[in-house]
Amino acid sequence: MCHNLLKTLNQRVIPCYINKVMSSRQSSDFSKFRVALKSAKEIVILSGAGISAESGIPTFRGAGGLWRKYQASALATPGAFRESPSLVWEFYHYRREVAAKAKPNAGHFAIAKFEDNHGSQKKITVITQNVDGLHARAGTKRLIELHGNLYKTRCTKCKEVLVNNDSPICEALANRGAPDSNMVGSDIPVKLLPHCKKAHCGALLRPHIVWFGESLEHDILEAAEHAMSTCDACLVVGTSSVVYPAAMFAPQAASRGAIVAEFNIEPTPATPDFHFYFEGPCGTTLPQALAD
Ligand code: BJW
Ligand code: ZN
Repeated sequence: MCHNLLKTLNQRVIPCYINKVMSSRQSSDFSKFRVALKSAKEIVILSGAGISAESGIPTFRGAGGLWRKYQASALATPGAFRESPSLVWEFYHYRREVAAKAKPNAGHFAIAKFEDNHGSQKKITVITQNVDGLHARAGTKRLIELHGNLYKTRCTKCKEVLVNNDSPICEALANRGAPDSNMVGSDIPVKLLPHCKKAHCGALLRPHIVWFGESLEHDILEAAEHAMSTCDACLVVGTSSVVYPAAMFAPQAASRGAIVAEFNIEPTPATPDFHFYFEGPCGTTLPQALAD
């Protein structure tokens, strides 16, 4: 067989064959999953925007991912903030207000209850890509917020990180941020946006959020990688599994032998890597999967 053909087979056919083998063994049997979960000592729940969809918070990819004419992913960048801090602050002000009014749903509560009931015998860690704070509000305690939090600010100069629940975060943002406005750009003078209150600093604040192209905080990433590398079961909930580094966590855990179950309304590129796949809104599937 010629070398190129072998190479193609290795790159395309063999992984595809492996995926098919895994898919053919893939289960969506809740009772089998609950048995597997009982014997697990360390469990990670990795969540994404889909878990908050049933609380009314739009996901990133798909219909809800637009704010005005902008893709959310285009505003979540350091370049967008440099170009127009006013526009990016309007976007985050809007999201802070939406998330503050939202309530945790049955999916968030099922996870918190599972930790309450089993957290003394098992190490249960929630790693979330979400910045909305809903896991904590549902009562989850061992929580790693991988991409930051809407209610934290960071000074662009002295780097101080502070919790900030003010609504609005500053007077100039009151009644701003409407998603359906036809406004192009944003015109709030920078000096009226949130600023550091530390004496001798006073610089512009930004949301304490990991934007595209930025590195995740070292200690947070290390804690997440440690939890992922020692868990024997992992639940991947409501994430499209396309944003790195989170996208590789669960496939890596599966490839070293951890039991991985995915909860989503539709398959993702990572679905064939996993042992269990539970299709449907996770506000319905999680309570079934995590029931005693
Ligand atoms: C339901 C449901 C229901 C709906 N029930 N399910 C390697 C290869 C290629 C690129 C890279 C790479 N490594 C790094 C990069 C660059 C980049 C990246 O990954 N790009 C990809 C898009 C290709 N990564 C980064 O820049 C990261 N930094 C980094 O790695 O630094 C080092 C480095 C930099 C550059 C190059 C190489 C190395 C930082 C990523 C930070 C992500 N930040 C964001 C925005 C900030 C937060 C905010 O403003 O809110 O975080 S992006 C956005 O995506 C947000 C999310 O946390 C994240 C993940 O999205 P998620 O949660 O999966 O949401 P969706 O909408 O995608 O999916 C929702 C899912 O729910 C869907 O599947 C639905 O079906 C499902 N669903 N309803 C169950 N009811
Ligand atoms: Zn400062």
